[in-house]
Amino acid sequence: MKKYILGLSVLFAVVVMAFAACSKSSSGSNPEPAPPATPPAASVSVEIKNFAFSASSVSIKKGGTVTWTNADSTPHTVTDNAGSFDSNSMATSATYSRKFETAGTYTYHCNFHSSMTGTVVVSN
Ligand SMILES: [Cu+2]
Repeated sequence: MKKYILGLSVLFAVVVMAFAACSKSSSGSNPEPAPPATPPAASVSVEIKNFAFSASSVSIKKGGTVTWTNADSTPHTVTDNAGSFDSNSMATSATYSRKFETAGTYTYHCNFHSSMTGTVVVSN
């Protein structure tokens, strides 16, 4: 009788282990798909309006282009704080485009109005 109970518990243990191994391997062969990350846009437009860059911070993929449009009645500039790009004076309705080939965070400002600042985040 004792031998029978021992055999039954061993059988039970084997079944539990087999079940655990089975469920483990099935989850291993079907990994949860990673949630798709929102890819940064290839190109972005920034409006210059009411003495501000809108949006003041934009994100693009490496190789992407940002186009600024002056919607104000006064001239503005898009000038990189680090000096790598400069639109020079932009009249009303003028546009300036810049292609970003290197990943990084670029901060810029308007040469005429020090309160006007913006950021372009370029990702790989
Ligand atoms: Cu300005």
